[in-house]
Amino acid sequence: MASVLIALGGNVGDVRQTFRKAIANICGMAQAELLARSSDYTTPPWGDENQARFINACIEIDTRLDPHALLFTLHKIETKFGRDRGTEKRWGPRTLDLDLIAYDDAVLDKPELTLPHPRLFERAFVLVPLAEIAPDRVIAGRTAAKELANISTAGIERLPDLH
Ligand code: A4P
Ligand code: MG
Repeated sequence: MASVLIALGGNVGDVRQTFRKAIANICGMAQAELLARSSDYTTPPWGDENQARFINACIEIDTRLDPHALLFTLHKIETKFGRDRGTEKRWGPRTLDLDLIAYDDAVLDKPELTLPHPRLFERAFVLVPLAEIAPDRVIAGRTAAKELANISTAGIERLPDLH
């Protein structure tokens, strides 16, 4: 079994409901067990600032799928929830983005799959939810808790749990 961290993001549609269903799909389709789930956060758009605020979260799962099979499954789930890679632009609006942040201690350097995620430590919208569920996990020699001290979290707000 591998311990995997996944970042969720979206800014089109009812993103919190999409997250809820997408997490159930990840557990079903990746034969995975949900070990931890962060709160949802609203976050200012990064990259292309001229778009709606995002909602972001992080989960930790246990899975037997290898990294490529898992990424393939995540892409299928993105598509199922309305993501269309054919028409969207990089860093633009989307219903659901599922990024693999870390897969055990695996290191991969391919365009289709880089592990740990190469831009993880530049992004408060990933680090804030990550620090909630895995503050001390060592990823590429660093931890979310320590890295948060080096980055602005301005405009990031935790949302109350959905009931
Ligand atoms: N890929 C390589 N490594 C990985 C990995 N570890 N996990 C490849 C996931 N995918 C990986 O990804 C592009 C390609 O990266 C894929 O084909 C995959 O094989 P993508 O998800 O299709 O494209 P993208 O998401 O537009 O690009 P990227 O660089 O992942 O951007 P982001 O950061 O995910 O951009 N602002 C806020 N506040 N919150 C957000 O969630 N998200 C984005 C989206 C922009 N601004 C945001 C947010
Ligand atoms: Mg992505």
